[in-house]
Parts: sequence; structure tokens; C-alpha cells
Amino acid sequence: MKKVLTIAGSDSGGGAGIQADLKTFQELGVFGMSAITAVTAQNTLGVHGIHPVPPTFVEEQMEAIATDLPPDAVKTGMLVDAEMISLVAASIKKRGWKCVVVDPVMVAKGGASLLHEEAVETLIKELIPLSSVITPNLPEAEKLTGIKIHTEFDQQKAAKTIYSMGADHVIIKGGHLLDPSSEQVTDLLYDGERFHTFTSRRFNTPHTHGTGCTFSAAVTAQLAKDHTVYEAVSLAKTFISSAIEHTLHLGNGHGPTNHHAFRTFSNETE
Ligand code: PXL
Repeated sequence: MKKVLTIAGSDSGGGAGIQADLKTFQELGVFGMSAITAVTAQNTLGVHGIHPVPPTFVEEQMEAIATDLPPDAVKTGMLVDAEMISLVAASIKKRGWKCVVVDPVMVAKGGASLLHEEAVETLIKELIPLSSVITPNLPEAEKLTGIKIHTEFDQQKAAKTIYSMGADHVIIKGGHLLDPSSEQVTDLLYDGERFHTFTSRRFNTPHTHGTGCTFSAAVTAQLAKDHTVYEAVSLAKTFISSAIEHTLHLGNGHGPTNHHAFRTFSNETE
């Protein structure tokens, strides 16, 4: 069985972070492992507290995994600050892990900061060059590039700029819509040569907590199973769409998505 590692924060509410990643890995038939960077006290109404794990102990978790359970693919999520990013990047580099999906998590749905503002520079310099795939949403792509994204052309320009920072593939998700009246969500993939778009139905629901984590975890699982990036993104898009469509109506705020929906409503698992 393929083994997949997520290096990310814990969401006590179970919808995002490590919990979303592990559920997604399980649903897609890979063995999930975790190195936890921070523990959050959180529910669907918001983030109530953040308790970072000392970076040296994140390294200890990665070392324990590396020496016994070397992963076929790795994903990063919430990384807290510049010191943590540096350590995680060095740790990935040292071990020669090649299949690395970076979800450049910055802000939680309710607005809580999950990455210190000044850490963006370190993310660009140290982690993006190690990434096989990076999965920013529109606000994250704007933060990374300084480009205000209003049109599809801007989205393409930002993808090229992030590619030039050293990522092998860039996927800019369109969920934070360019056109708020649109019935569709279009994600843009750039592989250094060509643009590919992935379009899905837009569902009008507040229950989208953890969509970014879930999507990038699905990409990681598929890459671990030797799919191409195009195939991995395509399946991840179907996975997250299904998880949003078949919502669970949990909690009183921004509820989680339904990680089990893809397996319930689709026959694809490979
Ligand atoms: O969705 C981004 C995210 C990542 N990681 C953790 C989170 C969140 C959003 O709330 O809590 C731990």
C-alpha cells in the first residue's frame, strides 16, 4: 500500500487540516501518516486557539517516519511561521522526498491567520522550489505574487509567476470566484508549457470548511498511486465537488465537507 505523509496542523473540529487529510487518504486507498505542526482549538464557528508544536518536535516526527515508513508522497498544510517552514523544507530536502504537494495555507475560513505574514517570503524561497505541485486559492496566489487577480488572464499570469519560483506544477483554484455570479468554478493548472482548466458546478453552501486541505490531500494520494498530475488534479476536483455537494450539515457555522461522498456516489477509486 502506498504511504502518504501530511505535515500540517490539527483541526479539532475534524473538517480541515490533518483530520481532513487523513480522511481523504483513507477514502482514496493510501496509508496516511502525519507530522503535526500545530494544534488548533476549533469548530465550525471559528478558530479559538492555536498551539504550535516546537519545530524540533516536528522534525522528530518526520525523522520517525523517514526511518521506518518512508512516504511515497508528502503534502504540507499549515506551517505557522518562517522557522517552521525552514525546518520542514530542510527536512524534506535532506531526505530527497520528491513527490511534494504544497498547500500554501495562510488564512482560515473565518479569517484567523494560520501563517505569519512575514513567512510568505520563506515559503517562496525555501519550500516552493521543492514542490511538485502547489495548490493556492486566489487570495493565496495574490499574496505569493503581488498580482491582483481579476480575470482569467491575471490567473494565468500568477500561475506563470509561481511556476518561475520553482514549482513543477501550479494549480490556482477558482473557488474564491473571479465572477461571483458564475454557476461554475474553474481551476487552472500550469505545467510550465501549457494551461489546463478544470471546471465544476458551483454549490451555494456555507459548508466549505477544509476544502483546500481536502483537495490537495486528494492530489497527493493520487500522485502516490503513480497518476500523472493532470489525472490527480482531475480526480481531486471530482472528489472535492462530491464532498461539497453531499454536505453533512454539521455544526452551526462553516461546516465540514463530506469526505465519504466520493466513495458513496462514484465508482472511481483508482
Ligand atoms: O483550510 C485551511 C486550514 C488548514 N489547517 C488547519 C486549519 C485550516 C482552516 O481552518 O484549521 C489546521
